Amino acid sequence: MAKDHNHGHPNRSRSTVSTGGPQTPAGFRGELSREANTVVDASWAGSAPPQYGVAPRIRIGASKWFNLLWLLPIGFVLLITAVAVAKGLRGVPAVADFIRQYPGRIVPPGAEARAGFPAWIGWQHFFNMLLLIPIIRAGWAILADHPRLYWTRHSTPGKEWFRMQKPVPADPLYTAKQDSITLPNGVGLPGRRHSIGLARWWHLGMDTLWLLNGLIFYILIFTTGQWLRLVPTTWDVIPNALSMSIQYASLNWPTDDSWVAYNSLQVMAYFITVFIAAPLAFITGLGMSPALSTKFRWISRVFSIQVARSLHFLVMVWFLLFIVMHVSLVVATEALRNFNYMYADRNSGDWYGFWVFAASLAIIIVIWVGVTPFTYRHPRTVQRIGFALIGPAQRLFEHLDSKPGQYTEKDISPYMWHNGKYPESTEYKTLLATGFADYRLRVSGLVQNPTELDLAQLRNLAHHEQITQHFCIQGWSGVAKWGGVSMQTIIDLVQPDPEAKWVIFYSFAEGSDGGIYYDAQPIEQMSYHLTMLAYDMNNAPLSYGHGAPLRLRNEVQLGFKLVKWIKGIEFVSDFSQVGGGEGGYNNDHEFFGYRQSI
Ligand SMILES: Nc1nc2c(c(=O)[nH]1)N[C@H]1C(S)=C(S)[C@@H](COP(=O)(O)O)O[C@H]1N2
Ligand SMILES: [Mo]
Repeated sequence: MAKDHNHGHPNRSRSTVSTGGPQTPAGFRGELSREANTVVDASWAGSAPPQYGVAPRIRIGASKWFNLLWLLPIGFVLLITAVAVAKGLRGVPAVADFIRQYPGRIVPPGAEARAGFPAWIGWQHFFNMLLLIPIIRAGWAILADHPRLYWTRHSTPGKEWFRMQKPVPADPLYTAKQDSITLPNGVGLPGRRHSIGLARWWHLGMDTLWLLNGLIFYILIFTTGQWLRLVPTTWDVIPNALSMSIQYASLNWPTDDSWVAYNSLQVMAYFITVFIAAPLAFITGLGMSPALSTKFRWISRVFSIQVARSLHFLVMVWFLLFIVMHVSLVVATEALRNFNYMYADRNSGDWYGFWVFAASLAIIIVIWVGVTPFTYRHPRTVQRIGFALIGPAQRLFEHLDSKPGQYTEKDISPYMWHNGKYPESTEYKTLLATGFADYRLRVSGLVQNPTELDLAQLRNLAHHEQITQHFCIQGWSGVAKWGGVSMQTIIDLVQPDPEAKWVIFYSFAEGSDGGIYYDAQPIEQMSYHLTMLAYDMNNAPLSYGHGAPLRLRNEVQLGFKLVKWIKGIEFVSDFSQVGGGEGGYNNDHEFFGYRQSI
């Protein structure tokens, strides 16, 4: 590839640098791909071929793996056994007495007066269902991007408790991107290998609406007294729930009267779902944020990103089990009456509610089938709408400037995943072979003093060290000690102009679709305590794989923004003229976002 290095020379007049548009590429911008993808087609994400991983399995002991597909036959046998045992139990006089004493349903005071299901409950139930489907499907796509779960912040291969991928190969430069898997059409949203950027817009965007729906639900149930349906108010709910379990399992069910009050097993299931699982989904979701985890160290010391991610997964499993049981029982117990309750506020056994339900189901099926193709055809739209929904929260958490000192040497991870596309240019290979003797970091753009620094000069600047945790968007994490120069030192040196609002970091390496890798960072964050250029990692010069000779650390952000193999830094007023104009390589090509504090 022909490269004109003079374009990157800081002595060029500043006006050319700052006004460089598509026709007059300034500095390193000429090496960027101007393209921003508009569709997700065969060539997307570097044409990564599909890869399906393995059936989900969990680790037993040090290195035995239990294939979760076995739960299907085992669950079936357990179910049959439970039915047989329950039937036997009901013949035991003491059990029959117990069931008579605790028939299964407690009618709270005033329930008769509140009987029925107001229309708002029906609507919220519908929106809840509508939103949970993309949330769960996109959640699976996010999991598929790093198909392993851990209990510690060290994402050490072989130490995961769950995986749906083969063991990590021995290749020390194996990347997390290579590890990502495809989900079958109609399962993941969108499901293609490494489509996490789009999956996250769906997941986080719909989460925002789901939380809003939940908030309205909380407010309404507590202002109308409907909460008494869902919250147990006496310990008798426990023996009653046990009694109901025996009755259900024996397949000899009492006729329920949900119009007035739920039975105790329903109360327990709804209570756990509404007041434990849903808030836990929210809290564990936030537990994965780099900005929050780094700031609230007293929480994240124990409740690490990996504990949060694993619990987030288990909450999803609870929701799935709940949905399966709930739907089965709705259909198996006076289905028409149940449909009338929730979809028509009618205490009747006619077909009316069923048809309303059928219409809502038709909408959901159309959406289910349509969302993945829509996402591939209009990924930019998904990115924009997703950012409109979750962007305000992402912007808010970017203000969390954390102090160093969260971790000590003994927290350093034994294994740090590699990620991204390694540099292949002769320019870089020559520098690497000669120990970066001719390396120059070029700092240019809207600054008073454009500067070139070689490695010796960089090492002579005030030394900055931090032991911090890396959060990859794909879900893995690791703690490392970084040594180098604080970005504040560079700022002091080059003196940015007041118009400089964004700082572009350019890499020697190309991105997966051609053109060099780059990323834009807000200038305020360059003065944060934990924003630095690292030339050392864990007390040794940065390795080739981790970004030699220089990489960015900004601990408010996810890993993909932390450019490795840096060759240049440019201060600009805005990034719309840089590359594809979205604020970073992954944003141009894989629809990531430029504010990634969550
Ligand atoms: N130049 C360049 N920098 C990059 C990437 C890349 O592909 N190219 N990948 C990013 C991603 S996605 C992550 S998670 C981190 C990984 O850093 P590590 O390989 O040192 O762990 O580097 C980031 N920096
Ligand atoms: Mo990443």
